[in-house]
Amino acid sequence: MEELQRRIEEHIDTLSKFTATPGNGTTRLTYSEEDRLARNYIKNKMKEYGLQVWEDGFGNIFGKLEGTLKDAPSVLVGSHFDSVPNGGSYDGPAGVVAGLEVAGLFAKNKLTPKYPLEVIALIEEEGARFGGGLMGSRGITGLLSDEDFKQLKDQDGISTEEAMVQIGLDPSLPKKRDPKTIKAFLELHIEQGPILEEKNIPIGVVEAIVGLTQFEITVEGQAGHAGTTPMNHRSDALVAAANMIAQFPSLAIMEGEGTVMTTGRLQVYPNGANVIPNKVVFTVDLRSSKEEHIENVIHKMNKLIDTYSDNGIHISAEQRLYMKPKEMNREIIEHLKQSSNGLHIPYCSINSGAGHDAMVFSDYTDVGMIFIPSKKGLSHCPEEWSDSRDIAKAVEIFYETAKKLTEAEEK
Ligand code: HGY
Ligand code: MN
Ligand code: MN
Repeated sequence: MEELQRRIEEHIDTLSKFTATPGNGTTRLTYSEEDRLARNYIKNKMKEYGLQVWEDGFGNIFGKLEGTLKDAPSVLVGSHFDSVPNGGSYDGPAGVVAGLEVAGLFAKNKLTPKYPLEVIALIEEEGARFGGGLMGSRGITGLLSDEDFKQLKDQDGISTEEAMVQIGLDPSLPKKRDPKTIKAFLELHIEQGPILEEKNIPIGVVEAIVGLTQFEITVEGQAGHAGTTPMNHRSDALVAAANMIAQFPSLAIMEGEGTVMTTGRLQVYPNGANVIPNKVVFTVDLRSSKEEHIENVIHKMNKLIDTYSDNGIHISAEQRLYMKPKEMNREIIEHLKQSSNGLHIPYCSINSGAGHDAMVFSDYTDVGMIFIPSKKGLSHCPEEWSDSRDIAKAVEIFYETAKKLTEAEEK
């Protein structure tokens, strides 16, 4: 276990160095120089573990251990390797590292699987550069079409394809993947909440993932001089936006059942201290365990928006992402629980308030997910930390489960 833990810490420490904000968390945006460095590290490790390595037309990375069955579907193990701005070192990479080390154990024990094992490192799960999120998995499953993918631009107007080419990726490579080529998808992720730490349990077997939707809302008014424009002559986009945003939390609270609503990003134009803002663009992230709650709050949000669309204020809302709540595969849940029991590793069942690539794959193949504790429940911040011993426990659980799912025999 110690050697496995050491390798895990080496992977996490190395990947955490590929950040645009050293000393202030991990900022690794998709197709950035930091992405390029991280992907080279991941690909080199995959090769070191004897995997066949390739990238698809989105830049998702795959490392395959061929099986004895010809043209058989693969068991995928992995997660994403992009980050939020100033995020942590574990959100995403913990799952990629776990996939790597499961493959490492297959190699170490000279296991020959019947069904192939594939380690996967996914791009743009956070949506921090191109918006929406879950982009790598939505691309593989065809939820994000090639046309829509090509339309995406970052805040500097750079398109996905231009950004790919800038780091040497080839957008013309195959994108959508035939579901018949995937037997299962396993993802380790940090909990990003306080439950496992409070319970002092190292493993959470995920039962379900909340539904989520993201909007980008644009409020347009009239720019003007801050000093000479009387208060009753203004169409101030920022005042309208601020009044709306201040009311959103009560929509979620009144809906209840764990419904949450967040505005995480806001841009003001032209952003001058003595200029009345003529445009504000902000995001709304809305989640709940039941779809009806999400729909209810969307309806109330739209009604609220309508009440501010007057006196020269024009508001438009673009829905960037919509994912229904998802259940994990019951059979895989049982496999994960049996593997944990067999290894005498304590576990509990848990639901996810965070979105994950597993929720995209769940309509496409059999999916299983486990969580490990997050220190103080913190995530999406530089303080994010998880114990490499817990990652090692998750690797052992996934190794036992992957052996069953790939029908691998020890030589
Ligand atoms: O936002 C989420 O739930 C995930 O971290 N992308
Ligand atoms: Mn994540
Ligand atoms: Mn995240």
